[in-house]
Amino acid sequence: MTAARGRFITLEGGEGTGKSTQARILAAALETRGVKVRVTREPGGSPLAEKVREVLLSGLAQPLGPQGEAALFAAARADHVRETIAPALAAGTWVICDRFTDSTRVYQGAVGKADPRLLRALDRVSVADTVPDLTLVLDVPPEIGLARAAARGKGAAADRFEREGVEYHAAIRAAFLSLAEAEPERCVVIDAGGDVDSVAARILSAVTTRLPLPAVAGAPA
Ligand code: T5A
Repeated sequence: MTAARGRFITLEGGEGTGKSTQARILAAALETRGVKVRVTREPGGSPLAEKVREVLLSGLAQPLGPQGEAALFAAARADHVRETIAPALAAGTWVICDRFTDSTRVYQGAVGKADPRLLRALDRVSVADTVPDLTLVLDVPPEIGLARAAARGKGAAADRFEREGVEYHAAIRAAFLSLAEAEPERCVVIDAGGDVDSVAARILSAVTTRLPLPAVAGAPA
């Protein structure tokens, strides 16, 4: 018997909103409920895409402009989908991905002004039908997110995107909110302010409301 396709959940939002932290916590919560989970991230998530990540976050590709960077993000994404995400979903594993194509729409599209026709064409090639079942948009004011990211990376150099100013990150936040408003059937905005546990509770509630969990004997409801 073939396994039912797994569910595909993406976490989106600005820097330091807590996506990586919450991806791990959500995975653990789902696993205690009997769900097999794979956590992954973008850019990256497959050996080749992790190499492209280094190029993108170092700023080496910045002279290519938002369209060139979008093409690189999409190339990495195509490999990530083919090598990691699609096989896991096909095996019935749920995939939690820290950033996905909405990040390209926001960073390179809404804010970078890359041609939306180009982004749609890149999506057709890199994402095709591997569309998220649920996208959680983690939302905090950029000052808070950047302070969290800086506190975590003490001593390490900021990456190419973290080096942008607060106004840039305010535009990123607004673009994520407007994207979520435009696609309410797929997206839920999560207030990511407050402590880690409170945010985790909001996320678990959104996930279990939107996506029925497979019934597993003995698992907590
Ligand atoms: N990008 C990416 C594009 O431009 N286009 C694309 O298509 C894609 C896919 C990726 C960069 O690439 C850009 C966007 C990004 O700029 P990244 O390093 O993966 O680079 O960047 P982020 O995803 O932003 O990663 P961050 O680590 O900065 O943010 P997270 O994952 O949201 O935050 P997290 O969980 O690492 O937490 C940061 C710190 O805050 C603490 C954590 O312990 C950690 O120290 N924290 C909290 N502190 C207090 N209260 C809470 N509720 C907290 N939650 C977490």
